[in-house]
Amino acid sequence: MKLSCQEGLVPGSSFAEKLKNLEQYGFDGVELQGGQLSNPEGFQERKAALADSPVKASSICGGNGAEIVHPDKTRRQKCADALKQQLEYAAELGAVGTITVPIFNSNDRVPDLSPWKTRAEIEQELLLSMLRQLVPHAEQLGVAILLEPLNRYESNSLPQQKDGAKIVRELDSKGVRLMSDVFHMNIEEPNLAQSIRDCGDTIGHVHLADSTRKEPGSGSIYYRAVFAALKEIGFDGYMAFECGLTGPAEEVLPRSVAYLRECMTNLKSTPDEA
Ligand code: LER
Ligand code: MN
Repeated sequence: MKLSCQEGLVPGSSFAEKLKNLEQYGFDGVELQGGQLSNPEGFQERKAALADSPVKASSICGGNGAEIVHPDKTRRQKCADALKQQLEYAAELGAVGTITVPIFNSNDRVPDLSPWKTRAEIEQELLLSMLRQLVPHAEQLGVAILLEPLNRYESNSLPQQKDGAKIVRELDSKGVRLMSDVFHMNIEEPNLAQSIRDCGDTIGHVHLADSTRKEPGSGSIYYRAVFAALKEIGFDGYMAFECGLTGPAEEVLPRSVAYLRECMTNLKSTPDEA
């Protein structure tokens, strides 16, 4: 299990400086901002700095529009095209893949056409058809679309891990994996460790935060059990910080890394385990 961090959380006046800081804080990887990669200078700056650093590109997040099931055909195709491009960036930079959610605030945007089809049915079928276009490309490149369930306040699409896992299993390809965000899970899953075990065959990437979406260690999520479940399923991918910080990054990030590494070496299933 490797720790990564979204580039926007890290201090540094250049990307190379951010990588130096991440290395010093104890991170293995960096999650790249998709929007920075579509600018050729931004891409080249990242590629050159990564070639010179032990910190690896873990993943890409953002910058694709995040509306692959938008009812407007032009908009969903634009998102699919952006994802296709990001898969190529991921392959070139050695990242696992690129993250997408089906759409934010889906109930305001995808129509309910019942009794023919409900909003959820339309969205699910459309998501499958759109991903079918992308998955062979991802497979060929050896990377993946990382499909992220979001909590109910951000989207109605895939609130729980099992909803995302169902799509991943139906597509039956290494070109699509589940992206499990512990913050969203803490709102939607009755038991974080159990949902990890239940979806273990599909998880390809993880987002880390604590219960109030600040850095791990600042809230009430029981990380020893989360890591115990991830170990049990044999997860060896990246887990990227996507959170706010309770203090200056240079103090908070290394402290949180140390806290997580300690949790990883002292796994427990429940807080009151002897
Ligand atoms: C949004 O809440 C989120 O978790 C992001 O990872 C979406 O890409
Ligand atoms: Mn996330």
